[in-house]
Amino acid sequence: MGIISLANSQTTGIQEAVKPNIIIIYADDLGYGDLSCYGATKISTPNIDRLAGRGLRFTNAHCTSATSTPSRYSLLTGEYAWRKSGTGIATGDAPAIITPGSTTIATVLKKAGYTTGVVGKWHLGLGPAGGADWNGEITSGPLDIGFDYNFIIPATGDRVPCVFVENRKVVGLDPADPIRVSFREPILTEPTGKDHPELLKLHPSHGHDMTIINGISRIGYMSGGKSALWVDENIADVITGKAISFIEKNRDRPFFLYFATHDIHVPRVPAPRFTGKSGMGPRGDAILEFDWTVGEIVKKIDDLGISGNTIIIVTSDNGPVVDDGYQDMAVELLNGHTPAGTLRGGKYSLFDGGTRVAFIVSWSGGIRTGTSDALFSQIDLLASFATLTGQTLQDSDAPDSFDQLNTLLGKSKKGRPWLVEHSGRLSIIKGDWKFIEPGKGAKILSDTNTETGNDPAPQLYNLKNDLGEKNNLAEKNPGVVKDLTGLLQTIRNNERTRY
Ligand code: NG6
Ligand code: CA
Repeated sequence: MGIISLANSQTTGIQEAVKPNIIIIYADDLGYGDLSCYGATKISTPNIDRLAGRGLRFTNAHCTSATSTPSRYSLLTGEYAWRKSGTGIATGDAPAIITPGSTTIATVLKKAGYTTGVVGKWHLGLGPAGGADWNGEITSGPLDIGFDYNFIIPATGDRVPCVFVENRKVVGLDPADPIRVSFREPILTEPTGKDHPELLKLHPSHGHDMTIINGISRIGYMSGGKSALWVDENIADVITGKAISFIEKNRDRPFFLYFATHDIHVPRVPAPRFTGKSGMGPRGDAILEFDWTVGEIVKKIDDLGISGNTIIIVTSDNGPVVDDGYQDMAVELLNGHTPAGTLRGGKYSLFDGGTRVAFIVSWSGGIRTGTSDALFSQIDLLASFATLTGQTLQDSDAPDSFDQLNTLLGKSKKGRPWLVEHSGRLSIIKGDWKFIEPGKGAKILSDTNTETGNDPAPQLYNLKNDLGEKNNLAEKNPGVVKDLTGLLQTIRNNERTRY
């Protein structure tokens, strides 16, 4: 308990609330080593590098989980996803995972007078138990947890339904051609990648062999909705356009935009203008497309003259994966590039490659620029924004979100006292130590070739001189193992960690 009580608000005394616009650009599967400002040499990301150059670049910032749904859940609610069942990687027909009426970043900022919007990948379920009504009103969505506007990919680019949802409706749906979605039985009228590989322009390497949409077989089965189907090559252009319209429309009032890109998740099918440009195949080209996206948003903010009044955050939902299920030559064309940088593991992993992510904050005039090595978690954005905008949280709100506003703005180097990472099981960082709970499970996922961090023995690494988590010091430091095991147990047993 002693350690947990260190989690008190970072900001003391009376602070005047300011209301800058807030934009979170949330990449999908972008690795710690995928950006040139984080040391990549085989690929160049000039727009993001420029943003980092005028902002604050974190070296020890983390998403909460090594996959999408739980990280997004924690980011929006300020609660560890592993506290709640049903927060694993969501199917395309999952019902809403965040209960309507819950406190989220969007509800907090809305109370502070912001106009709130989400554009891009949702992956947090839609609709009541039983799932969304794709052909009617889609209830229990972003509009029910604090967002004023949404234009979303319901789940992921590789899961059906392959349509956009704007507010409560599928965009461009012809009522005469209703959508059917199934994640259990095949819908026999539609060809699958499994039975008709000759129809594919992009072949799966594992999984992804169900309904074919635009020559790409997906996870899940779908029929109908032909006029509403997205075109993969256009996704970045479409959602960037929607994000920009939202910014333009709300330029004169405080706004919050959660802009979650499809890049660089599979299937990696960027716009033709990026094809072949990275020399690393579609994965590298998708990084260039992501960099372009960030550049467009920053340019719009600059052109509107609101950069002094706008916080822009660029980060990712989890670490990198190279082969995530399609034969897109990502492995073959890697060309010596290391997507996780010097970190071990990646997406799906308890090693730091799973959750230590690029995290850049910019706010002209509002932050101390440079780099920060402070330990920071995306879960803290909610409480930090609450402080920034003068909102008070109830005890039950955002139970694991700490006010780290001063860390976020570069005014403090202190950071969190500890940080939990999650992929099936938990690991924890405290000071220089990183402890991974012992547990069963494959050490390497053969499909994606990921080192998971699973080990029946406890693992303890000293990140200060062993960032690559190679040298297990657990046997030599039983006292540290005991302390961190106990701390994880306390964190788990309590319903909240913010006091
Ligand atoms: C996995 C998919 C993977 C990806 C992941 C979710 C297979 C074989 N693999 O189950 O391709 O979709 O789920 O990624 O289907 S995430 O970034 O949205 O969490
Ligand atoms: Ca992801």
